[in-house]
Amino acid sequence: MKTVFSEDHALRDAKTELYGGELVQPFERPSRARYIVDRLRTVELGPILPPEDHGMDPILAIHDADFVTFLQEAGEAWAAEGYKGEAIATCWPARRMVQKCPSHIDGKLGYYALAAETAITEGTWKAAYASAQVALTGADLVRGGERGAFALCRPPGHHAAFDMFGGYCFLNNAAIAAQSMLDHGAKRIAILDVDFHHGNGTQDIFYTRDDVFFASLHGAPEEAFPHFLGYADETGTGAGEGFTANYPMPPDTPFSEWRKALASALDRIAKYAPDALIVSLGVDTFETDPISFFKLASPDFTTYGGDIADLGLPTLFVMEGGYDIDEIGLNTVNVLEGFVGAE
Ligand code: SP5
Ligand code: ZN
Repeated sequence: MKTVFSEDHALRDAKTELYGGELVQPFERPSRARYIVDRLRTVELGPILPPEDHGMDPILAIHDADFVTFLQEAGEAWAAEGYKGEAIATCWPARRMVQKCPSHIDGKLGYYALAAETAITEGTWKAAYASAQVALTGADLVRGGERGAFALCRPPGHHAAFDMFGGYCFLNNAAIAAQSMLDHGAKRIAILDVDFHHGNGTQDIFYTRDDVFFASLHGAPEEAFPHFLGYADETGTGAGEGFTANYPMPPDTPFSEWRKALASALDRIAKYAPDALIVSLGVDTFETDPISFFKLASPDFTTYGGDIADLGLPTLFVMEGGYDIDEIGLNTVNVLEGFVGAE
């Protein structure tokens, strides 16, 4: 299987994340991608290719133009304000307040942020742009006839909505890849989100549409980030009614239970009969992930990679989360090897 990867990911190297009331080193850090690359090389999964530049159009096909401009300019505006730390949101247009974008950087950050843990830094835009290009190049490979491809995206994307960043995400790489496939002739695309966290951004982007089916397996919103989306009764609206499927699960969910939810999601996807499948691949479902609460063991990742392969669809894996960094290479590449081995 071919991997697409950009060294520009390393430009996303925030020093701080707001966690437990402290500013800590971010869980989402450059070494994550390095460990995955190391493992890809160790098992010789296949060539690792740089992305091709698809420009801004496919990004603007998914995201609000003013939001994208904000991402490009926020680091600079923050520095110009004279602040010493990294740019984090501290106030929001909460219930019964005006949903209008302010001009001051403090107001803009709150307007476009869905969470405060994610700081915007100087290199963030370039890394997010490169990450989207990695996903687009992966989409090209699958369109070109590859049975499977791996877009090693960093920063991740599934929390990023039409006009919101947060949860370590800035641009929704999986959504951008899906739209690119549709714009090149696909009629229907399915997105399967197996990251521990609900893919709120992806759901939001496609919630009213019937040309993208979205299924997410995740920690129940009562207990897990992003807390305000991902309930089982969210199934789509308007033309999109019935094209979103959510599988929230409680703390300590073992692989046996998780795999039943996966089987249900895969069954729904098979019935939808998409032209291709995009997997939002987060391995924060791992039993020792530091911020998550499912109980998958390393061999389980291989097993479910095989389950996904059994669908028989052209499949693009897009990297999302996973924070047990010592094991991130093993767990991620296990999914890909399970997929390849089941063919
Ligand atoms: C892409 C991705 O996986 N993003 C995850 C963002 C999670 N950010 C908020 C984390 C809050 C964690 N609270 C954990 C409680 C553990 N005791
Ligand atoms: Zn996650």
